[in-house]
Amino acid sequence: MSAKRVAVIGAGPSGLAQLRAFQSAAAKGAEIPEIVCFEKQANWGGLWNYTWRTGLDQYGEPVHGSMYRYLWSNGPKEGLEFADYSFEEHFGRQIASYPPRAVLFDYIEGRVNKAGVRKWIRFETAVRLVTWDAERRKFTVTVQDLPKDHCYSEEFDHVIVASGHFSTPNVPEFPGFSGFNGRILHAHDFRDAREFVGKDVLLIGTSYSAEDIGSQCWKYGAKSITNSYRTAPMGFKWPDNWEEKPLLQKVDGNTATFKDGSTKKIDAIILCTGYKHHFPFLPDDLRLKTANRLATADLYKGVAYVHNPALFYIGMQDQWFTFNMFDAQAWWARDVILGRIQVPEDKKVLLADVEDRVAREDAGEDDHDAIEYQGSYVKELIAETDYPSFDVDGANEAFFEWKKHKKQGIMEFRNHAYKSVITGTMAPLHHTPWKDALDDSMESYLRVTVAAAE
Ligand code: FAD
Ligand code: NA7
Repeated sequence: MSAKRVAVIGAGPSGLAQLRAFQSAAAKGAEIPEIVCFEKQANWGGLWNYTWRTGLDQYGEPVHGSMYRYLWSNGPKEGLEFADYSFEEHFGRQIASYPPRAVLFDYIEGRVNKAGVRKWIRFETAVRLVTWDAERRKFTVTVQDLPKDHCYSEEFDHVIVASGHFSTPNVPEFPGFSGFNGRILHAHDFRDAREFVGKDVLLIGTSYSAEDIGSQCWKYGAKSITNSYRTAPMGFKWPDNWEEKPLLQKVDGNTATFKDGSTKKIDAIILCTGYKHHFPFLPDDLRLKTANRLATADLYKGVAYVHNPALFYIGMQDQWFTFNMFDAQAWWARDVILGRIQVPEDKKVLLADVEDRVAREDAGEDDHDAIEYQGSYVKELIAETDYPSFDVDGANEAFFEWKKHKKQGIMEFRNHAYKSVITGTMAPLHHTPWKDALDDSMESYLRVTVAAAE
C-alpha cells in the first residue's frame, strides 16, 4: 500500500464504483493508497438502500433516501449494466429489463461483496467538514460517528465526493399552501402510493419523479392524477383519469387554480420539483455549484474540481447513464490518483474543457442528442483507463428504444425487453405486465420468466 490516503464520501453506486476501481487495480498488482469511505447510513447502496424514514433519522440527520416502495427501474437495465459484472453473472441467468429497486440493490451489492471492499467503509459516519491546507497539500476531513456521538478528524491526500444529488429537495411554495386542506409533500418524502388510494392527486413537475410517482399512484388506485407543468406538458397518452394542466397558480381550501384559469378539487399535492446539489460539509473553496445538467460546472472531464484538482466529484451530472458512467468516472479518478493520468496544471486548460462540454451539451436539440452526448462522454473516459470497454452505442440504442416504447404506452413501456451490451443476450419478457404486478419483491420478480423476447 502506498503512503497516500484517499477519502471517499458516500457508499452509494458512485462511492462503491470508486472502491471497486481501486480494488480492481490492487487485484492486478498495483500499489494503491489507503482508502477510507465514510457513509452516514448503516448500509451501502445509497438511494437504493430503501428506508421508510422521512425527515430526520434516529440521529437527527436528514434522511438521504428519496426512493419509494414499488419503484421499478425507470430505464432499461441494459443501459446501466456494469461492464465488469453482468446481470447474468450475478443472477446466474438473464432477467427482465426493468427490475424493481430490491433487485437492483442486490445487483449493486453483489459486485462489491465479490470485491470484498466493505472493510473500507465506516458506516453511520457523517462527514461534517472538509478543509484544504494548500501549503501541506492535505485535506482534513472531520466526521461524526453517529452511534458513538463522537467527532474526529483525519488527513487525506485526496477527497472524492460521491454523496449524490437527488436527496436535498427543491421545494417551491405556491399561494394558499398554508391553508390547504390536505397533504403537501415533496417527492423526496413520498414512500407508498397506497397512501393515495381513492384520492385526487396533484403533481407539480414533468420529469422522472412526476411521471413515475403519478404512475405509481395511478397503478395502486388513486382516483385521479393531475400534473401541472411550468414549461411544457409531458405529452404521453395518459389513462382517462390523468390530465396535464399548466402551472398551478394558487390553492384555496381543496381547490387548485391553474394558469389557464381552470380549477380542480384535489386531496394531495406532491411537489416533483427536483433536487439541489447540496454539500453542507464543504466550504466555499471546495464546494461544487452547478445546475443539474449533463455538463456540470467546474469539473474537468466531469470529475476533477477545476479549483483544486486533488478533489474529485463522482456522479454529479444529470443522468441518462448511471452505474456504468459512475464506473467510468471512478476508474478515471483512480488513475489520476495513481499517477497514470495527468491533469493539466494550467487552470485555463481545465476551464476550457468545462466550457467546451457545456457548449457541446447546449448544441444538442433533444433527448436523442443528450443520450448520445452522455454516451460519448462515457466512451471518452473509458478509453483512458482499463475499465472494460463495452458497446456504448448499443446502450444508446436501448435508451432510444426505451424512449420509443414510452411514447407508445407510458403504462406499458416496462413490459419490453432489450439486449445486454455486456453479454449480448436478450432479456426475457417479464412474466406479468407492469400495471398488474403489485408485488415488487425480488422473489416475485425473479419467478421464472416465461418467454424469450424477439
Ligand atoms: P446516492 O445513491 O445518492 O448515494 C450517496 C451516498 O452518500 C448515500 O449513501 C448517502 O447516505 C451518502 N452521504 C451523503 N452525504 C453524506 C455525508 N455528509 N457523510 C457520509 N455519507 C454521506 N438511476 C437509475 O439508473 N435507474 C433508476 O431507475 C433510478 N431511479 C431513481 C429514482 C429516484 C427516486 C431517484 C431519486 C434517483 C433514481 N436514479 C435512478 C438515479 C440515482 O441517482 C442513481 O441510480 C444512483 O443512486 C446515484 O448514486 P450516487 O452514489 O451518486 O448517489
Ligand atoms: P428533475 O429531473 O430535476 O425535474 C424537476 C422538475 O420540476 C422539472 O419538470 C421542472 O420543470 C420542475 N420544477 C422545478 N421547479 C419548479 C417550480 N418552481 N415550479 C414548477 N415546476 C418546477 O427532478 P426529478 O425529481 O423528476 O428527477 C430526479 C431524478 O430522480 C432522476 O434522475 C430520476 O432518475 C429520479 P421545468 O421543466 O424546469 O419547467
